[in-house]
Amino acid sequence: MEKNALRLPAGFESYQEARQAGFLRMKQLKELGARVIGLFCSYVPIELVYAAGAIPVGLCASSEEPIAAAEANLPRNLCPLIKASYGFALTDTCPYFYFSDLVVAETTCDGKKKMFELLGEIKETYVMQLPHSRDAAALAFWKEQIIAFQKKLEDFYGITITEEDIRAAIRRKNRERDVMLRYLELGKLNPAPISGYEMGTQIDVGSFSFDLEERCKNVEARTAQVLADWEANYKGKQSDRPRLLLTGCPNAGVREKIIRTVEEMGADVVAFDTCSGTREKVEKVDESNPDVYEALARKYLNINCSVMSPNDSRRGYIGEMIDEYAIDGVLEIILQSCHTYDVESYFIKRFVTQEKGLPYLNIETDYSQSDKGQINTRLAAFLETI
Ligand code: BJ8
Repeated sequence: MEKNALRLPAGFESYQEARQAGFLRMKQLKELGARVIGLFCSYVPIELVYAAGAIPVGLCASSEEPIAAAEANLPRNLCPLIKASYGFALTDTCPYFYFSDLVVAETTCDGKKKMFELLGEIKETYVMQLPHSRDAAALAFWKEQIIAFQKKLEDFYGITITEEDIRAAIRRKNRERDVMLRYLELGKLNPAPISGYEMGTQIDVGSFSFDLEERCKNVEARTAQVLADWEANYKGKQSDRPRLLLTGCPNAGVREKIIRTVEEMGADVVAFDTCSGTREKVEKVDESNPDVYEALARKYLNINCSVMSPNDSRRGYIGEMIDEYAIDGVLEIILQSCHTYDVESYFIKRFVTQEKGLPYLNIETDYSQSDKGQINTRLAAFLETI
């Protein structure tokens, strides 16, 4: 079926333009005295950053550009996301890193946590010690880490963060999770009302707006627009395009090479079990928990990243998504040298093929274009099996 073309918020003609506008906006905000915290990655309880009156900016990088420079200090055989993130800092070419007052990170995978030691020589980097299991001891430990992070923010900025500040931030962030989920769940519709390529790009563009409420309103408007278009033009016309679920590592750096390509070949990427997809948004912080730190600790410890061991809940979640989005095949992206996702893919493949009876393809790649031809061949062969 005919698909919607890539549409960006009014005033932006391209992703690059939106990115540039984000840099300028950040510069203006800094000139007005804004507090800015750079983050690696989904486990940092972002509510505390908002409660400190600061703007959070994600620093996980998706460009090949600074990787050569990073390889002067890091091994070549390392995840491209880690090399790119460090490379931007080393070459001072990421405005978000430049404008960050402090970098906050957590011990997720080995490559990232060791890279943070090098990063700390460029800018102050506060590392939260993330436990890699979800038992009672891990929960208690993570709760202490969250309390220590609050103390760090208070000391760093010379402020006091009250419980009411945190509860207000939890409500705002939960609302954003709801808004983003409603947008991502458009993928449940058949025919798919929007390309997966656009869906992912739109979420990235949204992150260039630093006003949480403004971001929510933009996404709500886009959701309503897509839904109205679907109701008017597509409802009732079932599509025979294969519906894919995308899982694995962050995909912003390979979106063109994989998502756009597979959609141009005739499939629809309708579901995202990824960090910028639904993974972090399905579970909200429990606003009714009288212990605000425990509520934060529980929510964040349940994120289904492969750094958790065991991580059985990821399979359960993928299974639910397969049913709810009426998935025909699963595509897993492994960034080169990402051992945790790579090893865990054994269980994902077995679950998808044996328990759900669906085709599964695993693509290991980096941010370069050198494997584009080979990926095209594998994607085409994969679609033949559906
Ligand atoms: S919460 S998925 S954003 S760690 S791909 S750097 S795991 S070697 S990016 Fe990730 Fe946070 Fe998990 Fe999400 Fe390491 Fe793997 Fe690279 Fe990764």
